[in-house]
Amino acid sequence: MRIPLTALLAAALPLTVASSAAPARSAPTPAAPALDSVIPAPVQVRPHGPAFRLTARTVIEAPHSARAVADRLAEALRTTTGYRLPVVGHAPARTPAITLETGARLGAEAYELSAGRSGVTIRSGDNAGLFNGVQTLRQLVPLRAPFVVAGGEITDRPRFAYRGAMLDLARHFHTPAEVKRYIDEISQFKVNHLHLHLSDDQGWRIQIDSWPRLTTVGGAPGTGVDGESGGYLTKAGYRDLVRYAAARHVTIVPEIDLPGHVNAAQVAYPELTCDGVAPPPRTDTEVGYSSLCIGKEVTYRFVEDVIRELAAMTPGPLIHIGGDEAHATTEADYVAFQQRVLPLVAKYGKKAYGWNEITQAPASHTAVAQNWSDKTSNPALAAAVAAGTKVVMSPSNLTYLDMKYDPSTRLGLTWAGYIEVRKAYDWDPGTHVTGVPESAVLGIEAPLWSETLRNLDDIEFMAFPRLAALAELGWSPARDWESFRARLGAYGPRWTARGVDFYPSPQIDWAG
Ligand code: TNX
Repeated sequence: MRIPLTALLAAALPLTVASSAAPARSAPTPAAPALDSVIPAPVQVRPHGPAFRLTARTVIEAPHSARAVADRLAEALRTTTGYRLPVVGHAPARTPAITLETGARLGAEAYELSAGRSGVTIRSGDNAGLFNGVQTLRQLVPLRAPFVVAGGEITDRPRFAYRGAMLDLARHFHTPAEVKRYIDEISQFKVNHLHLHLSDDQGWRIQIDSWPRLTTVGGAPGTGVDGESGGYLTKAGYRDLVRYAAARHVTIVPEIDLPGHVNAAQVAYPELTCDGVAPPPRTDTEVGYSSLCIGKEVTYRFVEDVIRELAAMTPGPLIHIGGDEAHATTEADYVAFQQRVLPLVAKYGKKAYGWNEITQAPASHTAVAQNWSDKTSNPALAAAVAAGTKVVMSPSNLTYLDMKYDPSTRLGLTWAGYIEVRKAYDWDPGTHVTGVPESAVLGIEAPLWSETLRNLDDIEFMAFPRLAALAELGWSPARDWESFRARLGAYGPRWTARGVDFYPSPQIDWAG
């Protein structure tokens, strides 16, 4: 862990200066961030009254049930301020405190935050709401002393229940440590789902006991794009990730891509092809050439075993079964396959989630479709929605974090176009596709495919700052580019302080 030097100095020196008066010899004291500088923008902000000065004497007060959220806050504040604030059940009288309160009659994930001279209080009806309030507070604490939080109140709640990001572990494996760092970052913008793309033509990245060669062969070294990387999550490693994410109020959504994108599985188990002959392993970036054998019974034993084991290690409600780009499967076979497989997810107590192609099958009417199409008119999707399908919006031309920002971007692809920050921000998930009203939209997800990405720096460079823009579309009721642009510019030093390698978009005036 790195503690900024300024924070260590601030912790060591007693602060007696007034918050507005900067000592003559040092750099000017930065003002407390305004209550309305937060990303994603809160629903309502009322600045008023005196500010709160956070010092080494501040305590964090929380009921036992919110201890984990309080510990996360203490850890975050230790990193920024250098103070080791104690977490207590009850703060002694006249002790400055950050108080977490449960039992408020607010909706899921909602919170209220108030800051004044004697402290900061965050109220919520659930721990997810407290966690969200804590993420807001983190952005209100300056990066440098004095650690003054502006006075006033914030009332906040999410526009959409599903706010997601996706990592592709199949094209290049990303280690659990890297995935955890990504969770740390996305959860600060109140993103509450992380979809993991765990299988594709190149590799298979999740241990399945009943089909062990999926990972001993499909997750072997060299199974990444260009013959690089490789690796897989053991069940213990996956469960550890699920726990880590849950502690940050992020639900893991695992994806096994079917019936296409299965070359790695067929290399490991040749009986999954129609002719029983193993195909060669593939480390190129072609798509759409592999298919499970729709007419063979072993196909369904395989799929059911995988879904059963995946469901058993996944506490979240959704299992993603892929369904995209099945160009090597006939349309009739595709529908026949989905009619058998979609109900298998429900058999193991989960809700089926798939790329929007699944809407070709009537059984998708109880499922969630992830709309990656760049079209604003999609009659098949609209018809499915009319029959009950819920939608997560991931239009490739607006939300794909693997698209280059502009022609000079070193990483990424271009097939869905360039996506600069403003383009990622300037659209409305609730009205984007004709016939998909806001009531049918569960939320929004930003996928990041890894054909060109190797390490965490690559992930960060493509994800940030666009993920912040997409998080705001998922959370905030209104959209205002000029406001977002200013808040994003002010946020830059926070990424820098954490060593996050974000893209310094020329559309933004970056602070410091
Ligand atoms: C399309 S989008 C894919 C992926 C690729 C991605 C690259 C989708 C559902 N499938 O297989 O990785 O393009 O941008």
